[in-house]
Amino acid sequence: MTRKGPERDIDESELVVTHSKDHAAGVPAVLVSLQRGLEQMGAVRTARTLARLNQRHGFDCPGCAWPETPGHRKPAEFCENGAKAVAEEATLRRVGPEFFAEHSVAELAEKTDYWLGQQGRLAHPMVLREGATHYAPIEWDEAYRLIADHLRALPGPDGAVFYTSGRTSNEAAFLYQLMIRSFGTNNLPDCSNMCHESSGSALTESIGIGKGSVTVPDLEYADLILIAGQNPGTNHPRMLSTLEKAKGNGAKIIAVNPLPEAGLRRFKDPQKVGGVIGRGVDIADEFLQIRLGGDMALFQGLGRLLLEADDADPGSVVDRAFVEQHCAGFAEYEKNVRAVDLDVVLEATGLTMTQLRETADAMARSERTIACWAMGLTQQTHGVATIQEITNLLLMRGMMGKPGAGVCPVRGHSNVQGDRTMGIWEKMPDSFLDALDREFSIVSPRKHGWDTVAAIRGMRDGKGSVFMAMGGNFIRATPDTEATEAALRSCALTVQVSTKLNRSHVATGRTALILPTLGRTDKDIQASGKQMVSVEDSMSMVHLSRGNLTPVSDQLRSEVAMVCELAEHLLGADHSVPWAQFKGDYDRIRDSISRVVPGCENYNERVRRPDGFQLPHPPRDRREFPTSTGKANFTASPLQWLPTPPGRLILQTLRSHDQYNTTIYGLDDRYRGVKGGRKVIFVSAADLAELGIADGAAVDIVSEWTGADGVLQERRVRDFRAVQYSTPKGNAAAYYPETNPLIPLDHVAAKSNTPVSKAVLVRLEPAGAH
Ligand SMILES: Nc1nc2c(c(=O)[nH]1)N[C@H]1C(S)=C(S)[C@@H](COP(=O)(O)OP(=O)(O)OC[C@H]3O[C@@H](n4cnc5c(=O)[nH]c(N)nc54)[C@H](O)[C@@H]3O)O[C@H]1N2
Ligand SMILES: Nc1nc2c(c(=O)[nH]1)N[C@H]1C(S)=C(S)[C@@H](COP(=O)(O)OP(=O)(O)OC[C@H]3O[C@@H](n4cnc5c(=O)[nH]c(N)nc54)[C@H](O)[C@@H]3O)O[C@H]1N2
Ligand SMILES: [Mo]
Repeated sequence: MTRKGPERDIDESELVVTHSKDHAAGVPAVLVSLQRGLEQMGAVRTARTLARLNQRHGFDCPGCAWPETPGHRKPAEFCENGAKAVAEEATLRRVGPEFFAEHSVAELAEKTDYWLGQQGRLAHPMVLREGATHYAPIEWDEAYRLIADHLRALPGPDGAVFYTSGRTSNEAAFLYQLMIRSFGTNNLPDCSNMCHESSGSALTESIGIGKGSVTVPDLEYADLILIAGQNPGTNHPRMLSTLEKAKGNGAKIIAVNPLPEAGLRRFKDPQKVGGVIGRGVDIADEFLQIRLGGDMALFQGLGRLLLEADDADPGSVVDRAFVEQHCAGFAEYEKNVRAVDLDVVLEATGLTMTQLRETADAMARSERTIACWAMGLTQQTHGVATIQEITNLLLMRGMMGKPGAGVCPVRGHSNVQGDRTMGIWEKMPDSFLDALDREFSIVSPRKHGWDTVAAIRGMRDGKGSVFMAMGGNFIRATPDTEATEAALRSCALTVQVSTKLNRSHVATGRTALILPTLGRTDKDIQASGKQMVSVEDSMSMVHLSRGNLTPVSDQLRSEVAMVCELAEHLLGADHSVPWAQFKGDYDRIRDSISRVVPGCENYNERVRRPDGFQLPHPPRDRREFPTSTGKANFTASPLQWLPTPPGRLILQTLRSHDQYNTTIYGLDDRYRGVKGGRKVIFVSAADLAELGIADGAAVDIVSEWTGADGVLQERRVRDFRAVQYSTPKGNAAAYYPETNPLIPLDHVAAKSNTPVSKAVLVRLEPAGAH
């Protein structure tokens, strides 16, 4: 049975589908960013805010993790979607006690995600007491006592779950994990578990560090850039300027994607006169319209073709010196990919032999290759192996640890990489925990904790009953919405530290707290004066961020202050960590970070340099590979891909141009031609014809999953509109989070345990028939 979901009440009567755009940015992008700012915060605050976005003395964009251009910064170092992210946070609309007195939780639970987010900034701590119908205001101290009492009442520290979303600053993240480990658990799931965990798992095994090995100047210097499973025009728009520059320097760009995304086709830089009036720059020279989950086959097929090219002219393709000196496992790799059946590769990818050969030729000729990827590769059952295959190709060609070459997993949340560096991980290495223990005279637990999927299972099974989230929207971001909601509702207490209202505030434990926090754009004043925080971008650059806006309410606390105050209530005023000092002066936190976190020595001084500093990366810096073998490891994995069973489709769930994860900015996916609604499913013309579904027809989407017990499970979302779209036959696409109820909790990637959001087996049924 499928419960009546919140998506039922979106008014989609205005939904219009037109043709999709063949270019990104341009004049509409400038207009939309200004318009959203003016609506949310008025002219003066818009001008003040956008002028400081991503500037050296300003704040880091709360949008994506793409780096700022080092050295000279443009007067407007942001994009349309960054401006939307800022407008969303800097809004003057407020959600205070009056709002919660007026709306019951049951009533709020019926609202859409879009409506909830549009109500404004949370302005007062609120409590939902057991059995109550409405949230009521609560004083901060009482809220802390309530949390501490619940935590102390648990049978053990592992009964608590502490989630983190990737906006949290380094300082807050460092203290949060310190409080949690002082309390005694490693149950630290984070959004990264659902995001780039597959990249981390793959790269750690292959090259010894889970982070990307290139910088912006490398991209500008590369002669070949592969962009697989990523939609930069929407999700990392500032990357397009870098790609444009790379092209200007002669780089060839190959996009690998099931969808012809606008940003991959053409880009009109809104900050250049040419971009405003001209036809823009073609970004991708080649577009490989691959079938969902076909990338592993593509990379193995390319491996075989590259080896064969080397056979024809030994030493011309394989960088023997690099492989011999720096790598392990090449012989097994070679054996594995030489045996790959190219007919299977063509079937798995949906590509032609010519496309395959041309791509192999481009890779064989290139002297400086970079591979970029995002969720299209990570959120697949075989995501880890797929990323290792692309790494294999780079290693074979010696494309690591030299200018203009390397791996580039493009991160999502603006500080998701920094949070990991600071210890937000359920399985931090012992070396980090040892340093933490030495610095603070604590004994942190060594047993690994729960990741996101394990945490949901733990709560579902009654083993976890206090849930706290440092940001994010756990209920909507996670798969299997119904199962996750039930898991959270079974908790004794759920606590959300948030800036904006979302669904995680209305599907709660028996008691629930909302703790409103300062955001990136807000001024943060503590005992020693105005504070700054630091963040790390997708390319390991660490730098400061300073908010300058007056907070919408004097009840907001910074995440740092909140953690310190909660820690004092939980761990006692005589605890060995100087919580009060940390709260009063964030420089003191950075002093401790210097001593605990590898690569952060002298943090206070280096983070104050004009562009901050770059964290060490042994493969990039010295061609050193801190892996199990001490070398870069080639991998040899059996080929996996996704055939579509008859009458079914493989569904990917992705972002529209008008949302930030679960935050819906608006209902216009301008680039894909969808306006006024979100409940659409993109299907190829061939599939629509074969399934007998008319373009525009209303359908239910039903996912099919056979559990470990062999029983077929079905999950359903209702009343979507089928939209004919350019996607490979057998594949479909629809927006997240409306389709999260379809994703089974157990449908996870091997090794990384990441929910498989990009490959869900579904069938379509006429709406209303069931
Ligand atoms: N404006 C805005 N910016 C954002 C976000 C946002 O929601 N809004 N979210 C942030 C976050 S947390 C993240 S992680 C990033 C996400 O950035 P992306 O990874 O770009 O996000 P998705 O929308 O999930 O898009 C996935 C892309 O991969 C393609 N794809 C799907 N499956 C496959 C496959 O099997 N193979 C290949 N080759 N391609 C595939 C899809 O067609 C799509 O183009 O963006 C960050 N930036
Ligand atoms: N089906 C499907 N599911 C997915 C994905 C997908 O592609 N498909 N993508 C996955 C990915 S890549 C990710 S990263 C996750 C995202 O998962 P999350 O990070 O949990 O989700 P967000 O929507 O980014 O969180 C938004 C909320 O964060 C709060 N917030 C914003 N700024 C701040 C701040 O500065 N401090 C605090 N404390 N709170 C703040 C606001 O209250 C806002 O409502 O979703 C995952 N889920
Ligand atoms: Mo993400």
